[in-house]
Amino acid sequence: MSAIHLDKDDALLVIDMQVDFLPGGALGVAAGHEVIAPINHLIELYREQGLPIFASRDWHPTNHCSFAEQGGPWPPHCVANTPGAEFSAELALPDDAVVISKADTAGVDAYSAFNGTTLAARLRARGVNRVTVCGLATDYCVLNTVTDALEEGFATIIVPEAMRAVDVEAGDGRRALDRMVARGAVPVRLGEVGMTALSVA
Ligand code: VGL
Ligand code: ZN
Repeated sequence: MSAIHLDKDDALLVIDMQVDFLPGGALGVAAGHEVIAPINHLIELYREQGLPIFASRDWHPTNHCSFAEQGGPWPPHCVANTPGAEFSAELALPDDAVVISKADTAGVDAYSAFNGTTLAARLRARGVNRVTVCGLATDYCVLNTVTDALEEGFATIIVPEAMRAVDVEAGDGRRALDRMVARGAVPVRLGEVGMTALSVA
């Protein structure tokens, strides 16, 4: 792992920090709540530098194809405009965070925050060249967002301490991290992000 110094073309991507993905939620990720404090720390670092923060959310219709009743793999979760789809109340998202809703069409699933959204265009419009990705879940939405970010040409940093996996099969999270790194994502420790004061214009 290597230290990174935030610059003016950096942005933070916070993936699916929603009530249903936290312990007690409809699709609760084990120890998912442990990433809230690390992510709040990242949010503070990017905010201090005036850097953009994007927050994705799973935003499903009631009859979404990923739900078991429709033959999908998951229990119903993150149904748009329900309490389970809200961001965790403990997440310190700034008011100007850009919210990206995804997988909001009944017939199409979208794990990646880039899939069917305006995220890439909005990042480019803000002059972003590098993204730092954190959130839930490592082996689904984080993995797919990271591989799409790299394919879209964004340099991509990942913070393993600020993500957790569903781990349907033991080791899925570990394998997802390996895949992200194999594709070119750069893993950093929380304490290595924004270590020095930077010249953000
Ligand atoms: C996710 C399973 C189903 C995720 C979303 O955010 O990783 N996982 N829908
Ligand atoms: Zn989903």
